[in-house]
Amino acid sequence: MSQELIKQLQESADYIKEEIDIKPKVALILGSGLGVLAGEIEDKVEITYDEIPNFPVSTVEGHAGQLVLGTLEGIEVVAMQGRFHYYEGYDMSLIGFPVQVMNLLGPNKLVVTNSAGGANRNFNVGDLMLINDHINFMGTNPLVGPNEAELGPRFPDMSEAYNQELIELAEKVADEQGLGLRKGVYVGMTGPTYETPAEVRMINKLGGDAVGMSTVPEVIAANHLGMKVLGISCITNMAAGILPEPLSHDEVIETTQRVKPKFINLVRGIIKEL
Ligand code: R1P
Repeated sequence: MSQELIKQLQESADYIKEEIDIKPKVALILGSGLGVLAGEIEDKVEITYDEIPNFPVSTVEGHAGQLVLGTLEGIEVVAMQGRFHYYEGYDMSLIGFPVQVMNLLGPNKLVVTNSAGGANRNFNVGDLMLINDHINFMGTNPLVGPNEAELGPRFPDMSEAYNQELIELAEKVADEQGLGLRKGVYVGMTGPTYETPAEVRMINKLGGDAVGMSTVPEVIAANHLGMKVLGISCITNMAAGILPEPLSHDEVIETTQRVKPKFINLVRGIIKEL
């Protein structure tokens, strides 16, 4: 079973390698409405997910569904413009699969981004938050199943799931840009329903600052591979019960449009230093 996984990963990576003549140093995952960053990549090759053997396809609005490979600030990168979510119906292990494929292309650093609800009452819509830790509330884990030792250990350490050096680097870049950043804990839920006000109160009590339906499985897969991870959440709305408003994906996408310039500048500034 696990040898089958290695074979599939290799097939996917080999297909991508045939299409490119770069060796990416950094992998990026672009969250809902944040795919615009892929437009900044130069000399790019775009490969739609349905072309890549064994790859899932993304079904969510605001997620284009392609890998974009090229250079950003002179650094060779591979970006997922569109990600996979557990609520789309994929097996959890499949959510980690693209991270494992990207790692085979070369990168040992992953910049993962998402749109998230602010559960911390001090946050404002439009804030950017560096993720310093997460809580896995998805009830499962992408590494459930036989472990493939070629990829990583059976029991991966998660004591620094989000790399401290990368957090400090991001803070330095934000400082230079005069950009105020939040820092906090991302809570991953399965979705697709947004959280209830009672769930948001629980998240608050447990130490969560932002909540969403992605990121956690990708970060687990990346840590298993020994990759260094930087996580950035765009606070696109306040989580349920904090403001007297219903939540909608349209609002999420609208906020990302507004935050786009500072998000792009921050990520470009960070990539330049990697
Ligand atoms: C809900 O509006 C969607 O936005 C977030 C949630 O996880 C959910 O998919 O998207 P990303 O986490 O992919 O940015």
